[in-house]
Amino acid sequence: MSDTFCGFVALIGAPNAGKSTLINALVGSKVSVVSRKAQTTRTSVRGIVIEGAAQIIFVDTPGLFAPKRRLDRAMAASAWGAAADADVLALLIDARQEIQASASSGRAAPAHAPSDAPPGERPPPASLSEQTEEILRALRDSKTPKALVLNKIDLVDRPALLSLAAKLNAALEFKETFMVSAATGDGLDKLRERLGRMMPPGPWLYPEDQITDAPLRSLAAEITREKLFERLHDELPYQATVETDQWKTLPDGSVRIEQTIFVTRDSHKKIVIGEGGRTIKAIGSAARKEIAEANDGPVHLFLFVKVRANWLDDPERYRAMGLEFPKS
Ligand SMILES: Nc1nc2c(ncn2[C@@H]2O[C@H](COP(=O)(O)OP(=O)(O)OP(=O)(O)O)[C@@H](O)[C@H]2O)c(=O)[nH]1
Ligand SMILES: [Mg+2]
Repeated sequence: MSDTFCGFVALIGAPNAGKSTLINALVGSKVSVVSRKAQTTRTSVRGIVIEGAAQIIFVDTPGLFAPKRRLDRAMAASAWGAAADADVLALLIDARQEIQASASSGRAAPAHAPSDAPPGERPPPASLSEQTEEILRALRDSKTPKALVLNKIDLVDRPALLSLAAKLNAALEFKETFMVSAATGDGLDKLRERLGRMMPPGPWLYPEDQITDAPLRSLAAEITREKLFERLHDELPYQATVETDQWKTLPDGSVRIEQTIFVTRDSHKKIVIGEGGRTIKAIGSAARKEIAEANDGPVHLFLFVKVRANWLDDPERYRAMGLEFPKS
């Protein structure tokens, strides 16, 4: 009998539910990038946590939504792939958004099951958003144990939260329900502890001090992309990708990093650079600070912007992101 435990917990959910914020909070360090905008995470990122005798490998995934473009399809495939390999599926719900969506959906929930309902039959789940209903439908046939994680509880009141938890549990079987705030840390100790107990026996897959499987150069590219997301208007970030081209340790111990920001249009290049180079300078300076922190030492960051009208159809760009290239 093994005296250690190890397994995978896939964090899945709609865009913007707070999956990346949660994985960072659970790990206690930034392994995945976060933004106010939906569809920030593009590939599955591992964050590794030790909880007693268990090593929990959390997998942050791209938000689940109906894929339209090729990049969307690659992101969705990455999320569902991570879900298929997991020992536990943790479904993350943005509690505030879900409560608001149900309040405005107009489909009033019956307070109790109708009295003529057959005994033991669950009342139909009422007033969940269409997006959540769709994710629940997709999860219905999966045999993997599921945990429900209601996030952003710092933004909602207790009665609405409890009613949401009841509705979701009526719609799908969850082994556990957690109410957390990835932003404040509320509920995270319990979440870690209970998920640790759900891990199967087995040796740890990573050294004790390792917190992610992503090499620093990909994390560095992601950090720069996050700064792009923060500064630029809505459509542009989806049309941009960042790659680390060079990572060179200099004799004084500092690192010289060169990165390319690929955009699809000349007008986008102008926006990224900004008047007199102001925007790219701000992006570079914010990214440099954070990359230096991740690297635990000084870095010199050089950013280049290239127009590649077709990067969204270029297999090489997907490979660089760690995504499979969908054939169509
Ligand atoms: N108030 C509050 N905000 C939160 C919480 N968790 C996440 N957020 C915010 O929600 C937004 C989205 O967070 P992300 O972690 O990027 O969400 P995600 O699910 O990874 O999104 P995608 O990668 O686009 O699928 C950010 O602005 C976060 O700061 C929380 O517990 N409370
Ligand atoms: Mg994310």
